[in-house]
Amino acid sequence: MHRRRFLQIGGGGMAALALAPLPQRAFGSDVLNYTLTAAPLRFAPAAGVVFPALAYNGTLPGPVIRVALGQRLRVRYVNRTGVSTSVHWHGMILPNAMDGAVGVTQRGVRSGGNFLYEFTPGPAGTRWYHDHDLNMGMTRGLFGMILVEDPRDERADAEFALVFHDVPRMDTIASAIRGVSNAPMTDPSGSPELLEMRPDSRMGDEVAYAAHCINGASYPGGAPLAVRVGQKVRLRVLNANPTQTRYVRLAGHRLRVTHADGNALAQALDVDALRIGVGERYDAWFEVTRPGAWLLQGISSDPLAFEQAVVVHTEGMEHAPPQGNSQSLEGVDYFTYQKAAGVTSAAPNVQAQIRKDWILDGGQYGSNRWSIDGKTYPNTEKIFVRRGDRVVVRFTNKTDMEHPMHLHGHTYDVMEINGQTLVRPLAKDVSLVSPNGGTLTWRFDATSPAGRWLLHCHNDIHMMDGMMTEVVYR
Ligand SMILES: [Cu+2]
Repeated sequence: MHRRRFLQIGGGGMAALALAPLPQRAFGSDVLNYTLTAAPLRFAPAAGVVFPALAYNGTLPGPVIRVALGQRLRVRYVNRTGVSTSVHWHGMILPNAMDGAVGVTQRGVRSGGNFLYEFTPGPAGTRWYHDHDLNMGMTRGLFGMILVEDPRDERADAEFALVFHDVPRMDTIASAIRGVSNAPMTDPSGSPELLEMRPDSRMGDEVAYAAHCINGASYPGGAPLAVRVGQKVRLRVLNANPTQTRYVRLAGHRLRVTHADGNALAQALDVDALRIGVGERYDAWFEVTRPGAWLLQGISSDPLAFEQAVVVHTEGMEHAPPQGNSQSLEGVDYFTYQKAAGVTSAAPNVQAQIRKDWILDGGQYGSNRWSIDGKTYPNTEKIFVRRGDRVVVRFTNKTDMEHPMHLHGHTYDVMEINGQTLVRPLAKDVSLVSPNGGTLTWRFDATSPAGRWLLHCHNDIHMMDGMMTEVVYR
């Protein structure tokens, strides 16, 4: 098959990516050299959908980069996209100059130019990389998973990387930025996103999607996940959608969630479905106890939602019709921070050198403003820290949309949500603040390399419309 034809059918052809164990020598070698080249790609994951994408190394999503904890990574980034771009290493604690935030830690890499990223990736876990300029590079396809593998981790019998993403209708992005989009909400029935909507809410900030993919393919196009009876299987799941929370379910199975944003949970949690905000990652395990074929699916009320699926089957069940899921969340036990962490009515311990109580606001119909404490970036209040300071940030969300708030260069603990204190705070780097008065409290220590670290909503529309600030080391 000619490459061009292949790209048209499979998008990037990455399919369901089985991860073989890293060879022992990978843990010993010092430097992993890598070249990432970003360039245009004609992305056609489903019938009738042709999207002018940007992609790393000709695949969408980009290649899964795997490094052993302690190994050094040296990435030569080459930009041939036609626009200014950068690479942000999401979830990494790394030298500030390597963070890839254009306008903050580096200039945009002009088209035709290149940039050398070099650092020792960490902490261990499921992390990702993506464009961080304001040219829609990530929205158009510049993202991929990076796994920092800890040799002390529990070994799975089979392991798969799963990147959920959706092909946007770019005209709805332009209108959402202005707050006048007509795109409907497509969250599943029974989801908090729909239940929280007030009857008087006027839309304007939703983005519509033309195709729904797992690893760059729409059902039935993707390669299945082949498993065997008796195996313990680890899924590493990323939601790379620029605006929407994803619910993910494997028919006929419960999922054991062990890691949130790559960081181990204090206690694993068994659920029917994952709930993954924009930019979040979860590691989920299941055991294959019987022969069969099942769909692993994104759950949504979008008429095209059935496309976001891939088959999981045992040997000999390749041609069996796979068991599916309802596209509703009614009665479904899905992951929440509260279930994972346990809750108490006792007040959280918020002793800290620095405390911020911030209102998230904006998003009125026809408005292009999403604000933190009444201001939009770059006029938002910054957090100035000294090394070793403990920082507590409490968000109160006055808007009718949730906000996946992300901090660069740090892992924070989620301590409180909607007035409930978390018994086992969750170590994360992006977390959803609920709408209509929802609250969320973070705690982190200023122990990262000095510099300027962005703090922002990971909904692309909200970020571009100003919901962003910085943590600045004095
Ligand atoms: Cu937001």
